[in-house]
Amino acid sequence: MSAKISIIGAGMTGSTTAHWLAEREIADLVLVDVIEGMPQGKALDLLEALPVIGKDVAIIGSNDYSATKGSDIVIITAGIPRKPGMSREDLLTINAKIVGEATTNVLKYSPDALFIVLTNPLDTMAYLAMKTGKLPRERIVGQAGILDSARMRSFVALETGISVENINCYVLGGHGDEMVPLTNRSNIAGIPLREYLPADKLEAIVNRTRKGGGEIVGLLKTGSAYYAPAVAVAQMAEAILKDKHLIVPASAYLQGEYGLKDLFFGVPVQLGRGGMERIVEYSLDVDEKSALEKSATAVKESITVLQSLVKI
Ligand code: TXD
Repeated sequence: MSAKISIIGAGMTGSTTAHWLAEREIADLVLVDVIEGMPQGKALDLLEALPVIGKDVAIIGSNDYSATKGSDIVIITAGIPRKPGMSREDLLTINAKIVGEATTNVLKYSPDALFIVLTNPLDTMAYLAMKTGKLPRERIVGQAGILDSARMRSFVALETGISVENINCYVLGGHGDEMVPLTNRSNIAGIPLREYLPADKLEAIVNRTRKGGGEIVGLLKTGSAYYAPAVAVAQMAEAILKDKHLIVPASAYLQGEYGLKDLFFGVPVQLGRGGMERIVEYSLDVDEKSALEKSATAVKESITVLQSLVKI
């Protein structure tokens, strides 16, 4: 296969991303982790599944970044996940060191790779990777919006009994409890959600969406979500490799869009072979604007904490 994707961190999200990607048969895959034998074992297990589904993909695991040489896309999931009671910001100190090192190591072997960051706190880790790697903003995005929007879509489907395929939801803002589900742009087969659902039901869906990550953490107790985050990043990687010009919500570096600058923030972005090709700007009402500002304040605070820890 001509394309190559490396996944840094072969834990739950990283290995599940490899699974979804292998099924799509769009690139050879490399899993990298610090735990000896673990990425090799998971890669071999996944490779041995491929004859059954008839997919030809090379998959290797390694503890050494040299295996990632010449990657088109690098997906960063290395770090620790949230434990119950832990906020995404609690993760910052530990994960900043891991993501910073991973970025530097990746660039030694793949100086032109596009980056998709997943490690939390997501928007701050994407910021760190961009600054550490001195990357132009086109080359780096964070995954959060597809996941948060998919959660909202699932909850609307559960409430209405209508196919998820008919349900379009858009969640913007930072990947935290202040994220902004856009209820007046979300719709069911073109019918605005606000018209379809009574206000109390819609509010319950918005609240559940905002706390969607925490709900899973509370149930799993030993880690955070991975099936849905992983398929979301697989969709982003596919859009890039196939040059689809697909517009999805994702975390991108803003330079004045939505009145914000110098932060990563969830906005609609267009993905293609050039990476983050375009940021789409919605016209927002007063409530949406103030909700986004609140969310941006939370992300900026996290970046300030980062800047006090790391020189970037
Ligand atoms: O939507 C999103 N953005 C997210 C983000 C959805 C799900 C998970 N999200 C975050 O991704 C989560 O909060 C964590 O910060 C990361 C990874 O979550 P995951 O659930 O995959 O955690 P695991 O299973 O613990 O896997 C992390 C792996 C583990 O195997 C470690 O050994 C490895 O990361 N790790 C490293 N790999 C390479 N290099 C270094 N330095 C390293 N340190 C740890």
